[in-house]
Amino acid sequence: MKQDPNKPVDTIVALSTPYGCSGIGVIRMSGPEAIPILLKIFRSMTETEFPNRTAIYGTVFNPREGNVLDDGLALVMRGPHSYTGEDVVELSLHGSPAVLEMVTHVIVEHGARHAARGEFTRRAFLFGRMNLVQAEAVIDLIDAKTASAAIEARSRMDKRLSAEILEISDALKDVMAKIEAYIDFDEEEESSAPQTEHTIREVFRKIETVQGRARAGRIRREGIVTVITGKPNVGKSTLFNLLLNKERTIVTPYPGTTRDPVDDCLVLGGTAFVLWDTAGIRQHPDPVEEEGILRTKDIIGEADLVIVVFDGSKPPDGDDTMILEACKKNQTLAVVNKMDLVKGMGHSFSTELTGGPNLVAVSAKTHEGIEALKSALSDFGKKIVGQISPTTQGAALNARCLELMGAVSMPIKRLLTRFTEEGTILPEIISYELRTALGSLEEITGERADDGVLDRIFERFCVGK
Ligand SMILES: Nc1nc2c(ncn2[C@@H]2O[C@H](COP(=O)(O)OP(=O)(O)OP(=O)(O)O)[C@@H](O)[C@H]2O)c(=O)[nH]1
Ligand SMILES: [Mg+2]
Repeated sequence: MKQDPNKPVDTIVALSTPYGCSGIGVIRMSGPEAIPILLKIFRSMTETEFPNRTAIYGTVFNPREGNVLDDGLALVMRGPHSYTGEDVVELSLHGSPAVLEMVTHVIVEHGARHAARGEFTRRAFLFGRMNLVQAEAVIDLIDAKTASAAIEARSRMDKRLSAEILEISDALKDVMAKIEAYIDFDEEEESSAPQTEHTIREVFRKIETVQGRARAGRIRREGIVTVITGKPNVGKSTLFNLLLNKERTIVTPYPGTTRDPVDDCLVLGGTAFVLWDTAGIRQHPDPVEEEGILRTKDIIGEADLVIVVFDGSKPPDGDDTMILEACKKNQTLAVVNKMDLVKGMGHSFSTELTGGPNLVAVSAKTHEGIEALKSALSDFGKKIVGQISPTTQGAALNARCLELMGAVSMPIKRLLTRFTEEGTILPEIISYELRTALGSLEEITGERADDGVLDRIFERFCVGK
């Protein structure tokens, strides 16, 4: 775990609850001066000292002027067994922005400084209280918009995922130590190279297991990626706005209105969807449209579900067939729109054309069929979440870690291919590839992460966490 030689030595303070009027507001301090400052500004009628992890009632006052600022509870958590690993003090006071500002000001006057975003958690990381996987889980938990996202983030804060990564790292280090010892001493002793293939294959299997849980984790964390596609002008943006119940994207009578893909969060029947409105796809686009179509196809490639929209007032054509072909690897839901313009089912939008029974007829103009569409979407959502098997229920890597895990697996995969094709590999090559893999693994946990990476991660936090 990362132990920064330049560990912070100053004391930080921040309001840990949202700014605004509330029942209670919590001010948090961390650092060597946290307890000395508390002793100067807080007085209890009953206690003369602060037992560890025990809430003490008392008054906060301004020592310079002697006036009482508020009364409330003080909680002392001495390091190293605290959130940050340093001495931490929390003051629970009345949630008045004026009071909390005055008390914070007095604390700063006595030697603390205002904390930056995520600085408490950054300290927890620097003092080895958590690794980077856990620190990122903290911010994801705070940001979670749905219960499943919160549960998923919370599971990453537990040690299990980190333990799995540690297991992979230990196994790699073990093989590397053997190989490097052999390289170093081989000149003196005539021994055969250590057998490493079996362990490397085992490590690769573990990496695949962790990677395999990523899609399930992303769905729980962010929602089901659902892309609305179809020809230009079929009413994709109108449906998108209708489902979201807001005017999120531009609708005009002119084909080719939507160019860049736009996304928003939709919750239906307790399931979260990341809903995308995209540029219409057609066979002979102009150059600007072409760029939008490429982006649409990229998103379709990543989608968990695709809603293919047809214009029910016109007969299906080659563009419709081409779009269905582009989505044939995806789970799809067909929506025949503009039903207000036709009588009956309109043209031949049969299940044969749409390749399955998932077909809903709607009018985005009159809202006819929209409830049926929502209910079909909600059913799809439940089905997709239900497909997340119990083996993929464990904590999953987030996007940053998943990308790095790809970089861990690549050199290992190269080694396995060579083992299969060549039988034996030079120990120097094994050592080089394993070192490369280990480097990426250490970036996941933060053992090897530069300040730029840390800044980017902790900037996502709020002040006070
Ligand atoms: N009559 C009728 N018109 C509709 C319906 N849905 C959308 N429209 C109209 O169709 C036109 C195109 O709608 P959009 O939602 O912009 O279509 P789009 O598929 O997003 O189009 P592009 O972004 O150009 O690909 C607009 O004039 C809408 O008002 C519908 O159910 N019935
Ligand atoms: Mg549009």
